[in-house]
Amino acid sequence: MSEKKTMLSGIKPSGDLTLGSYLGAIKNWPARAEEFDCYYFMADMHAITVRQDPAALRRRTLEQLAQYIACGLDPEKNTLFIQSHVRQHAELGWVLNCYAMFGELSRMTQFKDKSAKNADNINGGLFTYPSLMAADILLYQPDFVPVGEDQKQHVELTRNIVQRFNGVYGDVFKMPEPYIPKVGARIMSLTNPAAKMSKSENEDTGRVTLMDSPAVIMKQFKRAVTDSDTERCVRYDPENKPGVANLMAIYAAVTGKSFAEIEAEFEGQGYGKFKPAVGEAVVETLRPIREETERLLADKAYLEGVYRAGAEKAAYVAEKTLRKVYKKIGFVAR
Ligand code: ATP
Ligand code: LTN
Repeated sequence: MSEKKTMLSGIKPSGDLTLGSYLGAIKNWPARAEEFDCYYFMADMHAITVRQDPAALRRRTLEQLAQYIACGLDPEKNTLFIQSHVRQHAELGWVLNCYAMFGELSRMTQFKDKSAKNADNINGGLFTYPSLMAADILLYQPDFVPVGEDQKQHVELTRNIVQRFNGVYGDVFKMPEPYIPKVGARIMSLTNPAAKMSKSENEDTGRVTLMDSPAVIMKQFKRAVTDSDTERCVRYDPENKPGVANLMAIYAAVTGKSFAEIEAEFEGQGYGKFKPAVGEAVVETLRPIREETERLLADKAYLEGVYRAGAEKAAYVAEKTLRKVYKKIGFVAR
Protein backbone atom coordinates (compact mmCIF):
# COMPACT_ATOMS: atom_id res chain seq x y z
CA MET A 1 0.00 0.00 0.00
CA SER A 2 1.46 3.38 -0.97
CA GLU A 3 2.06 6.05 1.66
CA LYS A 4 0.78 8.84 -0.58
CA LYS A 5 -2.40 10.71 0.19
CA THR A 6 -5.27 10.30 -2.24
CA MET A 7 -7.22 12.73 -4.44
CA LEU A 8 -10.29 12.06 -6.50
CA SER A 9 -12.61 14.01 -8.74
CA GLY A 10 -15.07 13.54 -11.57
CA ILE A 11 -16.89 15.51 -14.24
CA LYS A 12 -20.12 14.53 -15.97
CA PRO A 13 -19.92 14.19 -19.75
CA SER A 14 -23.14 16.19 -20.04
CA GLY A 15 -21.79 18.74 -22.50
CA ASP A 16 -18.53 19.98 -23.98
CA LEU A 17 -16.07 20.93 -21.25
CA THR A 18 -15.94 24.68 -20.69
CA LEU A 19 -13.31 27.13 -19.64
CA GLY A 20 -15.14 27.03 -16.27
CA SER A 21 -14.56 23.32 -15.70
CA TYR A 22 -10.98 23.75 -16.89
CA LEU A 23 -10.05 26.67 -14.63
CA GLY A 24 -12.18 25.56 -11.68
CA ALA A 25 -11.13 21.94 -11.76
CA ILE A 26 -8.94 20.13 -14.34
CA LYS A 27 -6.19 22.73 -14.64
CA ASN A 28 -5.22 22.12 -11.04
CA TRP A 29 -5.05 18.36 -11.28
CA PRO A 30 -1.90 17.36 -13.23
CA ALA A 31 0.52 18.93 -10.74
CA ARG A 32 -0.87 16.73 -7.95
CA ALA A 33 0.27 13.43 -9.41
CA GLU A 34 3.68 13.46 -7.71
CA GLU A 35 2.32 14.07 -4.25
CA PHE A 36 -0.97 12.16 -4.38
CA ASP A 37 -2.52 8.97 -5.68
CA CYS A 38 -5.02 10.51 -8.09
CA TYR A 39 -8.29 9.16 -9.47
CA TYR A 40 -10.30 11.05 -12.11
CA PHE A 41 -13.36 9.77 -13.87
CA MET A 42 -16.06 10.57 -16.39
CA ALA A 43 -19.30 10.62 -14.35
CA ASP A 44 -21.54 9.12 -17.03
CA MET A 45 -23.94 7.72 -14.41
CA HIS A 46 -24.44 11.22 -13.07
CA ALA A 47 -24.90 12.59 -16.60
CA ILE A 48 -28.08 10.55 -17.15
CA THR A 49 -29.90 12.36 -14.33
CA VAL A 50 -30.69 14.73 -17.21
CA ARG A 51 -31.82 13.11 -20.50
CA GLN A 52 -28.88 12.47 -22.83
CA ASP A 53 -28.73 11.48 -26.45
CA PRO A 54 -26.99 8.03 -26.31
CA ALA A 55 -24.61 8.62 -29.22
CA ALA A 56 -23.67 12.06 -27.92
CA LEU A 57 -23.07 10.71 -24.41
CA ARG A 58 -20.72 8.02 -25.76
CA ARG A 59 -18.85 10.54 -27.90
CA ARG A 60 -18.50 13.07 -25.09
CA THR A 61 -17.32 10.45 -22.59
CA LEU A 62 -14.39 9.53 -24.84
CA GLU A 63 -13.77 13.14 -25.75
CA GLN A 64 -13.60 14.02 -22.07
CA LEU A 65 -11.03 11.30 -21.47
CA ALA A 66 -8.95 12.66 -24.37
CA GLN A 67 -9.29 16.15 -22.86
CA TYR A 68 -8.17 14.99 -19.43
CA ILE A 69 -5.01 13.61 -21.02
CA ALA A 70 -4.56 16.68 -23.24
CA CYS A 71 -4.83 18.90 -20.14
CA GLY A 72 -1.83 17.10 -18.72
CA LEU A 73 -3.18 14.09 -16.83
CA ASP A 74 -0.67 11.37 -17.60
CA PRO A 75 -2.47 7.98 -17.54
CA GLU A 76 0.70 6.38 -16.21
CA LYS A 77 0.61 8.60 -13.15
CA ASN A 78 -3.16 9.00 -12.63
CA THR A 79 -6.01 6.50 -12.64
CA LEU A 80 -8.45 7.60 -15.35
CA PHE A 81 -11.68 5.68 -15.74
CA ILE A 82 -15.34 5.70 -16.72
CA GLN A 83 -17.72 5.64 -13.73
CA SER A 84 -20.12 3.03 -15.17
CA HIS A 85 -17.20 0.62 -15.72
CA VAL A 86 -16.70 0.26 -12.00
CA ARG A 87 -19.85 -1.45 -10.68
CA GLN A 88 -18.99 -0.66 -7.08
CA HIS A 89 -20.16 2.95 -7.58
CA ALA A 90 -23.76 1.86 -8.15
CA GLU A 91 -23.57 -0.65 -5.31
CA LEU A 92 -22.21 1.70 -2.67
CA GLY A 93 -24.49 4.44 -4.05
CA TRP A 94 -27.50 2.34 -3.07
CA VAL A 95 -26.19 1.73 0.43
CA LEU A 96 -25.44 5.42 0.98
CA ASN A 97 -28.92 6.34 -0.19
CA CYS A 98 -30.05 4.70 3.00
CA TYR A 99 -27.79 7.02 5.01
CA ALA A 100 -28.70 10.27 3.24
CA MET A 101 -31.73 12.09 4.58
CA PHE A 102 -34.64 13.38 2.54
CA GLY A 103 -34.31 16.79 4.18
CA GLU A 104 -30.63 17.26 3.39
CA LEU A 105 -31.04 16.04 -0.19
CA SER A 106 -33.93 18.50 -0.63
CA ARG A 107 -31.69 21.40 0.35
CA MET A 108 -29.08 20.85 -2.38
CA THR A 109 -28.76 23.91 -4.60
CA GLN A 110 -27.90 21.84 -7.67
CA PHE A 111 -31.08 19.76 -7.21
CA LYS A 112 -33.19 22.88 -6.90
CA ASP A 113 -31.54 24.48 -9.98
CA LYS A 114 -31.78 21.39 -12.17
CA SER A 115 -35.38 20.73 -11.09
CA ALA A 116 -36.35 24.23 -12.09
CA LYS A 117 -34.62 23.80 -15.45
CA ASN A 118 -35.98 20.29 -16.16
CA ALA A 119 -39.45 20.58 -14.68
CA ASP A 120 -40.74 17.74 -16.88
CA ASN A 121 -38.09 15.30 -15.65
CA ILE A 122 -37.48 15.65 -11.92
CA ASN A 123 -36.45 12.02 -11.55
CA GLY A 124 -35.26 10.09 -8.51
CA GLY A 125 -31.68 10.07 -9.77
CA LEU A 126 -31.57 13.85 -9.82
CA PHE A 127 -32.66 13.83 -6.18
CA THR A 128 -30.25 11.13 -4.99
CA TYR A 129 -27.36 12.44 -7.12
CA PRO A 130 -25.36 13.36 -3.98
CA SER A 131 -25.47 9.81 -2.52
CA LEU A 132 -23.94 8.44 -5.72
CA MET A 133 -21.37 11.22 -5.56
CA ALA A 134 -20.63 10.29 -1.94
CA ALA A 135 -20.08 6.70 -3.11
CA ASP A 136 -17.75 7.89 -5.91
CA ILE A 137 -15.69 9.64 -3.30
CA LEU A 138 -15.74 7.24 -0.38
CA LEU A 139 -14.89 4.09 -2.36
CA TYR A 140 -11.35 5.49 -2.76
CA GLN A 141 -10.96 6.98 0.74
CA PRO A 142 -9.49 10.23 -0.61
CA ASP A 143 -8.01 12.95 1.58
CA PHE A 144 -9.01 15.69 -0.87
CA VAL A 145 -11.70 16.23 -3.50
CA PRO A 146 -10.67 19.04 -5.88
CA VAL A 147 -13.80 20.72 -7.26
CA GLY A 148 -15.17 24.13 -8.19
CA GLU A 149 -17.13 26.17 -5.66
CA ASP A 150 -20.52 24.86 -6.87
CA GLN A 151 -19.71 21.30 -5.74
CA LYS A 152 -18.70 22.21 -2.20
CA GLN A 153 -22.21 21.56 -0.88
CA HIS A 154 -22.13 17.99 -2.23
CA VAL A 155 -18.80 17.31 -0.56
CA GLU A 156 -20.21 18.71 2.69
CA LEU A 157 -23.13 16.29 2.40
CA THR A 158 -20.63 13.48 1.86
CA ARG A 159 -18.95 14.53 5.08
CA ASN A 160 -22.29 14.35 6.90
CA ILE A 161 -22.79 10.83 5.58
CA VAL A 162 -19.31 9.84 6.79
CA GLN A 163 -20.04 11.16 10.23
CA ARG A 164 -23.40 9.39 10.39
CA PHE A 165 -22.05 6.10 9.05
CA ASN A 166 -18.85 6.05 11.09
CA GLY A 167 -20.91 7.02 14.14
CA VAL A 168 -22.77 3.73 13.87
CA TYR A 169 -20.12 1.35 12.50
CA GLY A 170 -16.76 2.77 13.60
CA ASP A 171 -14.03 4.17 11.39
CA VAL A 172 -15.08 2.83 7.99
CA PHE A 173 -14.70 5.92 5.79
CA LYS A 174 -11.96 8.52 5.77
CA MET A 175 -13.30 12.09 6.11
CA PRO A 176 -12.72 13.85 2.75
CA GLU A 177 -11.98 17.58 2.41
CA PRO A 178 -13.17 19.70 -0.51
CA TYR A 179 -10.22 21.38 -2.21
CA ILE A 180 -11.22 24.58 -3.96
CA PRO A 181 -8.82 26.72 -6.01
CA LYS A 182 -8.18 30.32 -4.96
CA VAL A 183 -8.63 31.74 -8.45
CA GLY A 184 -11.03 30.33 -10.99
CA ALA A 185 -13.27 28.49 -8.54
CA ARG A 186 -16.34 30.13 -10.00
CA ILE A 187 -16.12 31.36 -13.57
CA MET A 188 -19.30 33.12 -14.64
CA SER A 189 -21.06 33.27 -17.98
CA LEU A 190 -19.53 35.91 -20.26
CA THR A 191 -22.96 37.29 -21.08
CA ASN A 192 -24.52 36.97 -17.64
CA PRO A 193 -22.04 37.44 -14.80
CA ALA A 194 -24.74 36.39 -12.33
CA ALA A 195 -24.82 32.79 -13.68
CA LYS A 196 -22.09 30.15 -13.54
CA MET A 197 -20.49 29.30 -16.90
CA SER A 198 -21.98 25.89 -17.52
CA LYS A 199 -21.56 23.28 -20.21
CA SER A 200 -25.16 22.18 -20.46
CA GLU A 201 -26.58 25.68 -20.74
CA ASN A 202 -25.96 28.96 -22.54
CA GLU A 203 -25.46 26.92 -25.71
CA ASP A 204 -24.25 29.79 -27.83
CA THR A 205 -24.12 32.57 -25.33
CA GLY A 206 -21.70 33.14 -22.51
CA ARG A 207 -19.51 30.09 -22.54
CA VAL A 208 -16.24 29.02 -24.11
CA THR A 209 -15.54 25.32 -24.60
CA LEU A 210 -12.15 23.64 -24.78
CA MET A 211 -12.81 22.71 -28.41
CA ASP A 212 -13.83 26.18 -29.64
CA SER A 213 -11.75 27.62 -32.47
CA PRO A 214 -9.66 30.77 -31.81
CA ALA A 215 -12.15 32.79 -33.89
CA VAL A 216 -15.10 31.68 -31.77
CA ILE A 217 -13.21 32.33 -28.53
CA MET A 218 -12.26 35.85 -29.64
CA LYS A 219 -15.85 36.58 -30.65
CA GLN A 220 -17.12 35.43 -27.25
CA PHE A 221 -14.68 37.64 -25.38
CA LYS A 222 -15.29 40.68 -27.56
CA ARG A 223 -18.97 40.53 -26.80
CA ALA A 224 -18.50 39.72 -23.11
CA VAL A 225 -20.61 41.85 -20.80
CA THR A 226 -18.56 44.37 -18.86
CA ASP A 227 -20.30 46.89 -16.70
CA SER A 228 -22.40 49.92 -17.26
CA ASP A 229 -20.57 52.00 -14.66
CA THR A 230 -19.21 55.29 -15.85
CA GLU A 231 -15.58 54.88 -14.80
CA ARG A 232 -14.95 52.16 -17.43
CA CYS A 233 -11.64 51.09 -15.95
CA VAL A 234 -10.22 47.67 -15.18
CA ARG A 235 -10.55 47.40 -11.41
CA TYR A 236 -11.35 44.34 -9.28
CA ASP A 237 -14.72 44.99 -7.63
CA PRO A 238 -16.89 41.86 -7.81
CA GLU A 239 -19.83 43.60 -6.07
CA ASN A 240 -20.19 46.54 -8.39
CA LYS A 241 -18.35 45.31 -11.47
CA PRO A 242 -19.07 41.57 -11.68
CA GLY A 243 -18.47 41.33 -15.44
CA VAL A 244 -15.02 42.90 -15.21
CA ALA A 245 -14.19 40.87 -12.09
CA ASN A 246 -15.05 37.68 -13.97
CA LEU A 247 -12.80 38.62 -16.92
CA MET A 248 -10.04 39.51 -14.47
CA ALA A 249 -10.42 36.14 -12.72
CA ILE A 250 -10.11 34.38 -16.08
CA TYR A 251 -7.09 36.46 -17.06
CA ALA A 252 -5.48 35.88 -13.66
CA ALA A 253 -6.08 32.14 -13.86
CA VAL A 254 -4.59 31.74 -17.35
CA THR A 255 -1.63 34.14 -16.98
CA GLY A 256 -0.81 33.69 -13.29
CA LYS A 257 -0.92 37.49 -12.81
CA SER A 258 -2.38 39.05 -9.66
CA PHE A 259 -5.35 41.43 -9.76
CA ALA A 260 -3.03 44.34 -8.89
CA GLU A 261 -0.75 43.48 -11.80
CA ILE A 262 -3.74 43.30 -14.14
CA GLU A 263 -5.06 46.67 -12.96
CA ALA A 264 -1.62 48.19 -13.57
CA GLU A 265 -1.34 46.59 -17.02
CA PHE A 266 -4.61 48.16 -18.23
CA GLU A 267 -4.39 51.41 -16.31
CA GLY A 268 -5.84 54.28 -18.31
CA GLN A 269 -7.26 51.99 -20.97
CA GLY A 270 -10.90 51.17 -21.54
CA TYR A 271 -12.47 47.75 -21.87
CA GLY A 272 -11.76 47.78 -25.63
CA LYS A 273 -8.14 46.70 -25.06
CA PHE A 274 -8.83 44.49 -22.08
CA LYS A 275 -11.44 42.13 -23.57
CA PRO A 276 -9.39 41.02 -26.61
CA ALA A 277 -6.32 40.63 -24.37
CA VAL A 278 -8.21 38.17 -22.18
CA GLY A 279 -9.49 36.42 -25.33
CA GLU A 280 -5.98 36.04 -26.72
CA ALA A 281 -4.60 34.68 -23.46
CA VAL A 282 -7.41 32.10 -23.40
CA VAL A 283 -6.83 31.16 -27.06
CA GLU A 284 -3.16 30.47 -26.34
CA THR A 285 -3.99 28.44 -23.24
CA LEU A 286 -6.55 26.30 -25.02
CA ARG A 287 -4.79 25.86 -28.37
CA PRO A 288 -2.43 23.03 -27.34
CA ILE A 289 -5.24 21.31 -25.43
CA ARG A 290 -7.54 21.32 -28.45
CA GLU A 291 -4.82 20.09 -30.79
CA GLU A 292 -3.75 17.29 -28.49
CA THR A 293 -7.37 16.25 -27.90
CA GLU A 294 -7.92 15.96 -31.64
CA ARG A 295 -4.78 13.87 -32.01
CA LEU A 296 -5.81 11.52 -29.18
CA LEU A 297 -9.36 11.13 -30.48
CA ALA A 298 -7.94 9.71 -33.70
CA ASP A 299 -6.33 6.93 -31.66
CA LYS A 300 -9.30 5.00 -30.27
CA ALA A 301 -7.21 1.94 -29.40
CA TYR A 302 -5.00 4.02 -27.13
CA LEU A 303 -7.98 5.58 -25.34
CA GLU A 304 -9.55 2.15 -24.90
CA GLY A 305 -6.34 0.87 -23.33
CA VAL A 306 -6.33 3.81 -20.91
CA TYR A 307 -9.91 3.44 -19.71
CA ARG A 308 -9.69 -0.34 -19.39
CA ALA A 309 -6.53 -0.21 -17.31
CA GLY A 310 -8.04 2.64 -15.25
CA ALA A 311 -11.24 0.72 -14.50
CA GLU A 312 -9.27 -2.33 -13.45
CA LYS A 313 -7.14 -0.36 -11.00
CA ALA A 314 -10.13 1.58 -9.68
CA ALA A 315 -12.25 -1.54 -9.19
CA TYR A 316 -9.55 -3.19 -7.13
CA VAL A 317 -9.49 -0.34 -4.63
CA ALA A 318 -13.27 0.16 -4.73
CA GLU A 319 -13.99 -3.49 -4.05
CA LYS A 320 -11.93 -3.47 -0.88
CA THR A 321 -14.00 -0.60 0.52
CA LEU A 322 -17.28 -2.10 -0.61
CA ARG A 323 -16.54 -5.44 1.08
CA LYS A 324 -15.75 -3.72 4.31
CA VAL A 325 -19.02 -1.77 4.13
CA TYR A 326 -21.11 -4.85 3.30
CA LYS A 327 -19.61 -6.67 6.23
CA LYS A 328 -20.20 -3.80 8.64
CA ILE A 329 -23.84 -3.35 7.71
CA GLY A 330 -24.64 -7.04 8.03
CA PHE A 331 -24.75 -8.44 4.49
CA VAL A 332 -23.84 -12.14 4.33
CA ALA A 333 -20.46 -12.64 2.64
CA ARG A 334 -20.63 -14.27 -0.77
P1 ATP B 1 -23.74 20.93 -16.08
O1 ATP B 1 -24.03 22.19 -16.81
O2 ATP B 1 -24.02 19.70 -16.87
O3 ATP B 1 -24.34 20.89 -14.72
P2 ATP B 1 -21.18 22.04 -15.41
O4 ATP B 1 -20.76 22.85 -16.56
O5 ATP B 1 -21.74 22.74 -14.24
O6 ATP B 1 -22.17 20.89 -15.87
P3 ATP B 1 -19.69 20.06 -14.03
O7 ATP B 1 -19.52 18.78 -14.72
O8 ATP B 1 -20.77 20.14 -13.02
O9 ATP B 1 -19.90 21.25 -15.03
O10 ATP B 1 -18.34 20.51 -13.34
C1 ATP B 1 -17.09 19.91 -13.50
C2 ATP B 1 -16.12 20.50 -12.52
O11 ATP B 1 -15.81 21.82 -12.90
C3 ATP B 1 -16.66 20.58 -11.10
O12 ATP B 1 -15.59 20.39 -10.20
C4 ATP B 1 -17.17 21.98 -11.01
O13 ATP B 1 -17.15 22.46 -9.70
C5 ATP B 1 -16.20 22.73 -11.90
N1 ATP B 1 -16.88 23.83 -12.58
C6 ATP B 1 -17.93 23.74 -13.44
N2 ATP B 1 -18.29 24.94 -13.89
C7 ATP B 1 -17.45 25.82 -13.29
C8 ATP B 1 -17.30 27.24 -13.34
N3 ATP B 1 -18.11 27.98 -14.08
N4 ATP B 1 -16.32 27.81 -12.63
C9 ATP B 1 -15.48 27.07 -11.88
N5 ATP B 1 -15.56 25.73 -11.77
C10 ATP B 1 -16.53 25.11 -12.46
N1 LTN C 1 -21.15 16.38 -9.23
C1 LTN C 1 -19.94 16.72 -9.91
C2 LTN C 1 -19.35 15.58 -10.68
C3 LTN C 1 -19.00 14.48 -9.77
C4 LTN C 1 -17.94 14.48 -8.79
C5 LTN C 1 -18.00 13.21 -8.17
C6 LTN C 1 -16.97 15.41 -8.41
C7 LTN C 1 -19.61 13.28 -9.68
N2 LTN C 1 -19.02 12.52 -8.74
C8 LTN C 1 -17.11 12.86 -7.16
C9 LTN C 1 -16.09 15.05 -7.38
C10 LTN C 1 -16.17 13.79 -6.76
C11 LTN C 1 -20.28 17.85 -10.85
O1 LTN C 1 -21.40 18.07 -11.17
N3 LTN C 1 -19.30 18.51 -11.29
